[in-house]
Amino acid sequence: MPGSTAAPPSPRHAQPAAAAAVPDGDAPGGSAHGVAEVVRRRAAALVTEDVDPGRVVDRVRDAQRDMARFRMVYEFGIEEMLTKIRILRSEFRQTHDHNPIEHVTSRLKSMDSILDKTMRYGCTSDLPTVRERIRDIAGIRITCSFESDAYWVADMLSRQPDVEVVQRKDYIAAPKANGYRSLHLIVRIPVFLSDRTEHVFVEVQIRTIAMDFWASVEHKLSYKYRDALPPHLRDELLDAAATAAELDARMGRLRDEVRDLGTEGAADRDAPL
Ligand code: 0O2
Repeated sequence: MPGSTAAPPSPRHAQPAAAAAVPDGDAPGGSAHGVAEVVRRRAAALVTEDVDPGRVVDRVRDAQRDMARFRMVYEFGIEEMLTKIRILRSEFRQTHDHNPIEHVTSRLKSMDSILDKTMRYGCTSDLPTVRERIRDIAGIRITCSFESDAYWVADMLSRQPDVEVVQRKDYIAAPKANGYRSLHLIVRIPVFLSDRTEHVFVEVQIRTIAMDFWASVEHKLSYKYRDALPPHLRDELLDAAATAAELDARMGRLRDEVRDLGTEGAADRDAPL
């Protein structure tokens, strides 16, 4: 994460990048397993296939190298999107009297999460399939002060000629049943390598501070209770989501008031709002 735009990552965006191989060609099914386990199973399969033991190590190394390359392209995709966001932020800071972006975090999805998702989608975990089907391997989260800023940031990013928006989910206009609100974009951007151009999907989640706070608490509770969130907590979360939405609406109205004062010349132009 770049210096000034970085903030302490929230739990969902703080997963460490896994460092080893996706089992290219492994069939889906079974329970979630760690990278070490995948590599171990792969190596064991190679041995029982009567492969020259001297070549097993080479083949595991090859798989690890392929995986490192696979992840590298997503890292570059994240870097490119972060640069775009940084430029928007700096430009806005210099030309306007408030900053629409509070903070930005990013993460590469862990191997376990990728494999979980391939199982959920019922697809194989070979690299081309994973590349096409799992579109949130690279993730960026942008936190804004106001709802209108979230839409503004989404529009600014979507308008860039090398950013192709392949999916937009507006959970602000239409919150999820549990109260979750956020604006999600899946974008496809080119990554220019020395010998080729690759296109990668990046998931961009844009939300307000209130939405982020709620999502972080909800995530911790869901993690703790898995799928069995007690009804009183589910109701409490729904109520808190309504309170967060009301807070966003009120803050938006206050911001409009301050803006109106500004246009009448009564506000300090250097004020943060
Ligand atoms: P992580 O750890 O952030 O990667 P789909 O397959 O498209 O139907 P998917 O992929 O879940 O469903 O897409 P969606 O609904 O756009 O959600 C993508 C991400 O949004 C999730 O990623 C979460 O980060 C966040 N999110 C969605 N719903 C909720 C929610 O109810 N609560 C919270 N706290 N976050 C949510 P991952 O892969 O689940 O996790």
